[in-house]
Amino acid sequence: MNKKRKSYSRNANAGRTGFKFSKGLIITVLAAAGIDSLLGYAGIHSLIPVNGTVPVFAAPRNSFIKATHSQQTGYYFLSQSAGGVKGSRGGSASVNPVYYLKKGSLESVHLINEDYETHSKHNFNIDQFKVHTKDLGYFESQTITFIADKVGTFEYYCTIHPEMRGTVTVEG
Ligand SMILES: [Cu+2]
Repeated sequence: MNKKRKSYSRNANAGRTGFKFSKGLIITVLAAAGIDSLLGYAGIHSLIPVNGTVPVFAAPRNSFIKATHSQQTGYYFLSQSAGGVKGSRGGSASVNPVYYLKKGSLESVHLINEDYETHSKHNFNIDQFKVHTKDLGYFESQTITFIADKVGTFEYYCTIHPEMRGTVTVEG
């Protein structure tokens, strides 16, 4: 394992303007540094996003997504909003939701297969951010953390079911 410690990176905020560089982030950085000294390198390593090379010390924004099936809709993704997921306004669940992200934000996608009707496998991908889950069986889950480091509208999809797709829009 690479012992070389890299100091904290501002990559996650590279696209942000100054006013977004809030006290909250700095406090988060200090807190993460404290946790790091307790947990050691493994604790840090887990904060490296899939499309990054250095650890990022910030709390990710969480998006919870179910992969499921119903007779009427077929296969689909369902957002599990706890209020933090834009694109499913009002905290309700939505089918193949549209996600709106801010450039530079650290995002954790939590996918769970809850396809109790067909027990098919499912996966979740966003090519541009190197997000690729495994093929998850019924009730398996996986979390992937990435940085929304490109502006534009990108597709997320399941390779097994072409109808399971939606978009992620990253705004600068
Ligand atoms: Cu699928």
